[in-house]
Amino acid sequence: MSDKPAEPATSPEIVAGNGLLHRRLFLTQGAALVGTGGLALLAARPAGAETLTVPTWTKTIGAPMSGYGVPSKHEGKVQRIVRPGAPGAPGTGGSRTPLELVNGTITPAGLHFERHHNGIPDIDPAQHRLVIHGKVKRPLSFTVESLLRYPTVSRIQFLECSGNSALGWAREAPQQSVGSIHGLLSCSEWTGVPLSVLLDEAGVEPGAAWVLAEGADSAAMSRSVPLAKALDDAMVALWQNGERIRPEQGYPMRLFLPGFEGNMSVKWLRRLQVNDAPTMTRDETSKYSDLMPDGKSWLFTFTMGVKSLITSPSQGFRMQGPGLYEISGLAWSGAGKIRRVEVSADGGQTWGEAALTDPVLSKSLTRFRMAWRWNGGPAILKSRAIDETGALQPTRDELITQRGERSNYHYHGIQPWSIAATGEVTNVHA
Ligand SMILES: Nc1nc2c(c(=O)[nH]1)N[C@H]1C(S)=C(S)[C@@H](COP(=O)(O)O)O[C@H]1N2
Ligand SMILES: [Mo]
Repeated sequence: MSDKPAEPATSPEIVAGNGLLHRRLFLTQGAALVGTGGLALLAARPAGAETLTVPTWTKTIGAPMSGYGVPSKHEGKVQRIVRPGAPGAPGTGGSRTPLELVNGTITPAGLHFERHHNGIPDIDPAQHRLVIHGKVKRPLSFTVESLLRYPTVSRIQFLECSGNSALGWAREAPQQSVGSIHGLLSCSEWTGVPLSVLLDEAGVEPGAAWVLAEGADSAAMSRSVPLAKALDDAMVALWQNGERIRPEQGYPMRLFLPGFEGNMSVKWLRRLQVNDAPTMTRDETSKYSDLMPDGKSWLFTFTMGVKSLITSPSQGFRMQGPGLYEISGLAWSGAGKIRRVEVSADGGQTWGEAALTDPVLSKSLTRFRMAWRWNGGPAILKSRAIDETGALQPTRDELITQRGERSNYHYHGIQPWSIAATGEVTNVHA
């Protein structure tokens, strides 16, 4: 007879180095955790009947209803991370989603990241027009009211600025929160009119291959969109998470191009000009192009690369002693669905497969979860995603070998977090 205590039948097995456990823990809604004594999650303490007293809020009448709800007053620290751009131009710059303070995959509209080139215009929806012109048989002008009568589609999809994670290119790993480094990334349910429906009505002339999209903001931001994308899954979005799109996101309407760099999803959309060729606007030539080591630039790198991040634990967190932890994060790809996410706790020597939380949608954020028994020693956590095309998220070194170090955009390397024996979590290039 062995003198080892019998492992409970539900005990999860180790799948990779330094304490990574089988994803089954999350596939069975955590049921496997119950009754495995030593594995109990961190927080709970044994409860006696005296533990549950009747608090004052149970003994007084609650607050009445309200016309538009807001989060609990106890959650006031959950705010966008605001980064103004140029001095004297407060409308330029951006704000980021605090990715470490949210969960699931849908970003509350009030926390959706913002990137404005010259502030948010104060648009009167009754006066706003969208015009489709150029190489079309019937130039058309739409009011908001008229667009609201068209057939709509709804899709849950991410939006990511191509300047997101640009600090990944920096030689020193920045000691900033995950939202502060990677928070030019959000995900909403977008509802609107398929652009193909509107272009079809206008009647695209033979030979046309591009569409210029222009915004009604004082930056008049404009980008050229391949006609193929415009006819594929592009949408004129009017709604966001069930309500009319917010001013920050393009009220009363924006172009939404699933999986493409955020800059092309032109907000406050006022004009679509069908053309033979790209217009070579400022934002697609001097900006949003990738400078290669040989001094040439890549233009038109539209599709956002396959990417993932561990959001918990992440920089700034402090581990509460050895034991079982949930590692949780986000994965996404501009090319389609996430097929698989792998997590490492030993700096990338060994990898275990994470559980993906349903639904796994195309060009959307996918939440992954992994169980980890931290032994209290130093560890380096990493995640890497593989999308349905088979593309694998590169390491930082692989990305730099491919692209050099002169780029500002399209960083999608693996993000390592270092766990010290003290429990401190920091950012490292590893
Ligand atoms: N008209 C207009 N469209 C715009 C911008 C802008 O400044 N003006 N910013 C672009 C950039 S760079 C990005 S990343 C996304 C940001 O969208 P969001 O602010 O809704 O997150 O909108 C794009 N569309
Ligand atoms: Mo952007």
